[in-house]
Amino acid sequence: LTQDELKKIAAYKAVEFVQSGMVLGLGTGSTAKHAVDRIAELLRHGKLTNIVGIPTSKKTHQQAVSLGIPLSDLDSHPVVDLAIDGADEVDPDLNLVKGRGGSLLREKMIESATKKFIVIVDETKLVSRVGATGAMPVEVVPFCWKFTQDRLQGMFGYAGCAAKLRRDAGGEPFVTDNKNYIVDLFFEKDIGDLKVASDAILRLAGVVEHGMFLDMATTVIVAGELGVTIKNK
Ligand code: DER
Repeated sequence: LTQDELKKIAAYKAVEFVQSGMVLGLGTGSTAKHAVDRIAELLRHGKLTNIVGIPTSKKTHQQAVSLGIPLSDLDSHPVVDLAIDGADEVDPDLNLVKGRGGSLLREKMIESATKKFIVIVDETKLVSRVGATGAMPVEVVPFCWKFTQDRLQGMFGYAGCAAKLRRDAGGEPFVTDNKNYIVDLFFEKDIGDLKVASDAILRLAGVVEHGMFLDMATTVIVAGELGVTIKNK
């Protein structure tokens, strides 16, 4: 099975938990894309009715519009029944790294407001520690981003941190849906207590939000070569 086939299997399994009448958080990324496609398919065939989608990015908003999924936002629906989204990393405690696609702020807003948060991954996303496979993204304001980046790097010096402004193909700073920048943190070693790390990052005035989703996932669906595993918090 290819990685994308595994992503699709995890996504379809998650959509089995969707019930008619739900307000749904629609995730962002190549795995969540399959879930959004599947929800639209079930709506089209009348298998699901009366669904309202809350998209976690402009990209997912566009996908859902093109598929005819009715959409709204957190202002109109401050409580979400179920959110389905991918992740870049899942640790043994079901803590997540998200945001390598640049959508962490809206994802975290919506997934903090949901009753049930199902994470869908292929087995390559399972890690022993945060940062094992790549960046832990931090959304920062553009004003004096270098100051913020240097403060972040210094804060995690003990873990061999390298902080890098995310840039687009043209070398310009990547700009999020919220008109902010992303500083990617690369940790050579375990950063230790994640809650302490999270609080330290959020204390920096130039930081908007970071990509560690701690104690937020209620269920993680993992699709692997040997089958699908469902991990509950
Ligand atoms: O950017 C994000 O948070 C995405 O959900 C990411 O974490 C997963 O993207 P993928 O499904 O394309 O790997």
